[in-house]
Amino acid sequence: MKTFFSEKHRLHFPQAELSGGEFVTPFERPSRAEYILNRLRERGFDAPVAPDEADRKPILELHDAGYVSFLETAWDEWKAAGFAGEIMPTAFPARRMQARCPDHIDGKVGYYALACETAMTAGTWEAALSSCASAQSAQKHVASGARAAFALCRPPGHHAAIDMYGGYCFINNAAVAAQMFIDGGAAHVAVLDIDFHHGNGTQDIFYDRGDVFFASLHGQPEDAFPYFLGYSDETGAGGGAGTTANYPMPPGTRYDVWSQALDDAIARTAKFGAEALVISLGVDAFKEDPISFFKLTCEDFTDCGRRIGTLGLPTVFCMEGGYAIEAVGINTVNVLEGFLGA
Ligand code: SP5
Ligand code: ZN
Repeated sequence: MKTFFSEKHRLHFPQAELSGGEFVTPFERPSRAEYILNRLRERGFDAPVAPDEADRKPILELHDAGYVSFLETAWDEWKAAGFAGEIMPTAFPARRMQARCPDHIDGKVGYYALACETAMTAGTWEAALSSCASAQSAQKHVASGARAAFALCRPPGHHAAIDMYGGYCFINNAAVAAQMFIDGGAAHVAVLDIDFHHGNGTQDIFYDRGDVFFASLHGQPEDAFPYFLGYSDETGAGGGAGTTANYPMPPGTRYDVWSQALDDAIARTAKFGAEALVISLGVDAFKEDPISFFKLTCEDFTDCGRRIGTLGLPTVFCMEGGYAIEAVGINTVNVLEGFLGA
């Protein structure tokens, strides 16, 4: 399986994440990619390939144009406003307030953010675009006949909604890959999100569309970020009624329960008639993840990959979360190896 990866991910490395009222070194940090690359090499995978330049067209098919231009110019506007630090929101269009985008960058940031933990810096936009480029090149590789490809995306993407960033995500890489399959002629595509966190962005993007099935296995919103989406009664709307499936699970969930949800999502993907599959590949369901509460083991990730492989679909894996740094490489590659062994 080929890996697509851009060194430009390094351009996104904020100094600070707001966590528990403190500024900490961000959990989502450049070294995550190093551990994955090292493990791929150790296990005999081909060296990663740099992606082609990002194509903005499918990005703009899914994300709001104002949002994309906000991401692109936010840093310059922030500097021009005289702010010395990294970009962080401080005010939001909360209940019964106006959802109109202000002119001042401080207001714009609150308008387009869904959370405060994710800082932006000078290189964030370029890194986010290069991350999406990896997803795009992986999709093109699979669309031209490869069984599967791995996009080592950093920053991740599944929290990025039509017009919101947060949860370490800016452009929804997995959604863009899915859209490219549709644009290439597929009638039905599935996105299966196994990251510990609900894929609120992907759900938002495809909620009213019947051509993309979205399934997410995640920590229940009562207890886990992003808190405000991901309940089991969110099943799609309009033309997308019935094409969203949420599997929220409680603290302490182990693989026996988690894998039942996975099997159900896999069965529904097959029943949907998906012609291509995009996996939002987060490995933060791992038992030692510092910000999550599921209890998957390293071996469970291999078995998870094996089950995904039984679908026999052309598959693009897009890297999402996973913060138990040393284990991120092992668990990610375990999924890929399990898939290939199936
Ligand atoms: C892509 C992805 O995995 N994004 C996750 C974003 C999570 N951001 C907020 C995390 C808050 C966790 N607080 C719990 C700390 C327990 N020590
Ligand atoms: Zn996550």
